[in-house]
Amino acid sequence: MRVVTIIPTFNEIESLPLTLARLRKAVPESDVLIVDDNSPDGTGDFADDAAASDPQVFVLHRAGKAGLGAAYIAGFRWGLDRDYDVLVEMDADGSHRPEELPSLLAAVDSADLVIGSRWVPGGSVVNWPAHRKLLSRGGSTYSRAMLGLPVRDITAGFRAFRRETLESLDLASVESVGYGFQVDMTFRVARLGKTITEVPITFVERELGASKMSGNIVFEAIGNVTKWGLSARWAKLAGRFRSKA
Ligand SMILES: Nc1nc2c(ncn2[C@@H]2O[C@H](COP(=O)(O)OP(=O)(O)OP(=O)(O)O)[C@@H](O)[C@H]2O)c(=O)[nH]1
Ligand SMILES: [Mg+2]
Repeated sequence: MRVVTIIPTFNEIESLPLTLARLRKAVPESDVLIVDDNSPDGTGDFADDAAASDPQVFVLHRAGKAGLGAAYIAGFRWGLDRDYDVLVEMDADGSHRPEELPSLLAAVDSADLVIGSRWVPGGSVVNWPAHRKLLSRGGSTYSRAMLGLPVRDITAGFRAFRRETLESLDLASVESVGYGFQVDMTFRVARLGKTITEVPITFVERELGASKMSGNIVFEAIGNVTKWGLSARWAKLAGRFRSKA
């Protein structure tokens, strides 16, 4: 099984070196692709140095900050072109512990998509204030109800996809960024009738560098979930009318 772990970065010079070292130690068999959006803080240069000294590290430079979703889509294309069997999503900021990646990889043997989940038994969050927990759980509950998905942690960003799962999606049509991207991908995979498995993880709030989350990203996610949920219901209803007529 050939695995590539994709790490999108924007201004992660403080976090990326440690995350990369931990990942290479915890899962040495996984190649790593860093997708950097021309970070002004020199993250891309660090990534180039790492790639020059480690044949399993690769870098994709993009022109400018275009959102996490676009970075992942570019990373998926890169990995699919190079025949990887499993493509992993992981943040640079230390929130996703590389030491837990083996449990995601073990589960991807019998699933099309594995989600490292904070909100299944055994999962947890370290160093989050109550309002962040509420937002994350509330967002997942709303999305689950609206989209009819049996997933507890819909916005989670520590994931392993089998290549066939990504190949069966129309990646070009995925537009959402931020949390909306993760919800969008989950909804698309579920609609294809694929198997989604959640494994518990301990999510650690970033200790270094600045968050890129913004109010816009949250509103985009809520707006999209509402739109997708309503249009799926509408399509179902219209189908019922048609079959009666
Ligand atoms: N290439 C690229 N990476 C990004 C972009 N925005 C965020 N990232 C990366 O995506 C990962 C997650 O971003 P974070 O800022 O940690 O966002 P978050 O995890 O949703 O928010 P926090 O919980 O506050 O950390 C990090 O590795 C970021 O560097 C972007 O526009 N381009
Ligand atoms: Mg983060």
